[in-house]
Amino acid sequence: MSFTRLDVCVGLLVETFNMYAKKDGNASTLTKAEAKELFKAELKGTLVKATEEEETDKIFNELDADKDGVINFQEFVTLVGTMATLCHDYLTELGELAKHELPAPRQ
Ligand SMILES: [Ca+2]
Repeated sequence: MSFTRLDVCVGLLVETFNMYAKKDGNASTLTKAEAKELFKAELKGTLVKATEEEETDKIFNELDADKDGVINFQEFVTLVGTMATLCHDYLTELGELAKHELPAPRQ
């Protein structure tokens, strides 16, 4: 069986969420402490202020759409979708997407 680039991306997304979510024994949601750990470790190169306490609180509260005090996978994916959109917009603006041809997926 071979995996496409998108398969690998989705797998990493699920794996990353689970790696932090399972720390309290419940792998289906991120507590605020788990989310902050994820933000600090995984978003340090993306969200410049992700390591600042006030900023992580703000990100957590914005992601917690149903206001139940935890972040479920769907809420987490909202963040990743926003990051992907910003990245796409940035590269489009630079004209970078038209310059580069992506390699074919490995078989
Ligand atoms: Ca929630």
